[in-house]
Amino acid sequence: MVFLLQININKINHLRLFFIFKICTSLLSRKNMKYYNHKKNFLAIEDEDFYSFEKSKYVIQSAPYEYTSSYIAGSDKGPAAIINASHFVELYDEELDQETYLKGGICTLPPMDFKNKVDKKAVDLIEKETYKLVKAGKFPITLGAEHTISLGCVKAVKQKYDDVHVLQIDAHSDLRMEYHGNPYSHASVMARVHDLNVPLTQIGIRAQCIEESLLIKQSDNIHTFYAHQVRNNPNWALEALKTLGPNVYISIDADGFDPSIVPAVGTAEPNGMQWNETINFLKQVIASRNIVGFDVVEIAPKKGTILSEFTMAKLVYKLIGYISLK
Ligand SMILES: [Mn+2]
Repeated sequence: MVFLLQININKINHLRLFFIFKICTSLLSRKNMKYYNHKKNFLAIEDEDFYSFEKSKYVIQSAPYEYTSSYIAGSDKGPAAIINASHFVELYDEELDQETYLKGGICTLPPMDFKNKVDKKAVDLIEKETYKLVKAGKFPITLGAEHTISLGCVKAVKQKYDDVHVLQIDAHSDLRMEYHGNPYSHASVMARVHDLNVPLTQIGIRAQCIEESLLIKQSDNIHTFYAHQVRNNPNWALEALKTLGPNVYISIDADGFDPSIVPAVGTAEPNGMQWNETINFLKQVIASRNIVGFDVVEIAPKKGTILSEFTMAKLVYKLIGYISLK
């Protein structure tokens, strides 16, 4: 009898200890999730009910990783520049007739720390951080520096959505097997995504090497809509839409846009995407597919103009707006 009682008391103690442990770890993890207030958050949102991690559906994280930039450097300053510019974006969206941030809340996290982390280690960190958001049921939005960061994001969302399809807006196809000997180069990021058997739809492409062109022709998993095709085919948006699977991750390289509206990029190319045709297309994508996350990358701020980062901040808010309609 004494022996049995002893067992029961031990059981109760174990249970109690287990629950105390659970409560402590959950409190600790919540405490560890630091986020910015109106001084540094996206849109300068003042009401904590609409920017706290707990209450927000959308979480903006910054990945200021720049290691392989090939032409003009400075993309590591891109995420902060987009957030600063967002303070001048109107909270009211006249097209949607709503203050979008009130429909879900938008949390902004401090930037990731890439100290001593390059290539695979950097991508692993981004995957880990993004997966934390996915696991917490948040919608991950990543502001990048160089395009390499998208690989970590795609790997994270793929853990939940195995059939994820990547929609890439970009001047470059980023399908080189390696660049300057580095398979983790920004110019190879979509080759690494392709390695994961992730289907890919590319829009606005207008600079690539012949090997990339051959890969696109050979692979059934890559659908490329070149800039000249977008210009000459009035049905391009409909045709592109048809290629997409049910779960879509959107990766937007700022240089996909025309340099007349987004000049501050590392590798500018003429004949880029215009604002209206791009957001109209994205609106249709968002309305008809499950969007599992998106990123905006490759802004390299230029002195004397904030046009590029402002346009990207507006794009981020616009996409949240379209997603919030669902
Ligand atoms: Mn690019």
